[in-house]
Amino acid sequence: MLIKRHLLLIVLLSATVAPSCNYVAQETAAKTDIRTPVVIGALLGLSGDAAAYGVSQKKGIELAVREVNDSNYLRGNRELRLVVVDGGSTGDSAAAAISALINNNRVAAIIGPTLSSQAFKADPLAQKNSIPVVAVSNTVPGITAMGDYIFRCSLPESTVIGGTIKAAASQLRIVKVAYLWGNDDDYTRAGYQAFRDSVEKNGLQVLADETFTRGDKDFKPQLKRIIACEPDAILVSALAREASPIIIQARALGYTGLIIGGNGFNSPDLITQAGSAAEGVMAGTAWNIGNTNPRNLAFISAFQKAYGVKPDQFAAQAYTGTWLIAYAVRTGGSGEPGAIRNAMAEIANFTTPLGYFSFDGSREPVHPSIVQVIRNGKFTVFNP
Ligand code: 1QQ
Repeated sequence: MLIKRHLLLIVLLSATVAPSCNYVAQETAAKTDIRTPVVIGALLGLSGDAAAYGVSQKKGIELAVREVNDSNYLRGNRELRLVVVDGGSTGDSAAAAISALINNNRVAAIIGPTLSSQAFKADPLAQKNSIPVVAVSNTVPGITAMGDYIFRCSLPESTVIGGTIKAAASQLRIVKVAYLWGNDDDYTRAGYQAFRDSVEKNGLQVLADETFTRGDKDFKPQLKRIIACEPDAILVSALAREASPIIIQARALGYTGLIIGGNGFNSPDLITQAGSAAEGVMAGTAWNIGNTNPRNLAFISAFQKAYGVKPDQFAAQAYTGTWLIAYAVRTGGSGEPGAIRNAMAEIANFTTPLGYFSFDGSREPVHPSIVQVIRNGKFTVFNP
């Protein structure tokens, strides 16, 4: 890599001192940098359960690609070209979509897929083909362990839920809890496990443990049993589609205690659908709209200008993931998948809307997590 950089420098220097060599210099650059533009694939859940997140992710990615290209961030005549595919909401649909990106579109890097349950089916295909993947919303343990080409910029559920339960226990004096969780999805199962670990760590008492499956609509039987135990908090591990009716039905049954969720709660769809029932709901997050770091303010303003709506956590993470790839292309000086992977592994303290961002040695994200609570129909930072 060092030798390559020196060669490039020599080529560039000789181009400046000896204009007659310009033609040769350009030809050399063109040969060593075959991929112009750099094609990146976005594998997003734009239909089904995952659409509450995927639609917003698409906006964040498209905004970042426009900014990268408009500012000539990659330098020279290199630019990002984006291919967006709908990976649906199942593992099989995501695996089919990632195969198409790899084989038909010959992408140099992939962003997505939206759900962890999809990543476990799709990412091994990218790993096998040595194409780097940046997960922007997968929070289940084991994502980056699928291989050295798999990165994520989404904080794992264990990190985020740990902070949320600690805050609820220490600041709201929560003692007795009940679980309600989806037992047929990788994300909802991992969220449940993260809740259990944090509950044990904080010495909380468990009164009930109830399950549901994806697609369920009536949660009243489970909620009635839970409410009869009088918990201080119901810990819900659900995707937004199930989370909204759970919140509405819990309040309709007269439950006035705390409801705590995980990453699945971070979609504005939850607030739109649950309305006033969502007031006071607590959830851990990787990003909050109230963060005033200048990079975040610039992102929010550009997003609003482009789409006329405010971004959410999923847009912020997807935007960040796209910029991480662009940064890796620029610092690695190449649009080749292997070079992007190597440059990405080196990223430390990159300024993003999520804060200063680094990858650790296992390609996991390092940046602060936040606890938020829904107040007046908005996600606000929990600050009792
Ligand atoms: C996962 C998640 C979901 C809530 C993503 C949208 O965190 O599947 O890992």
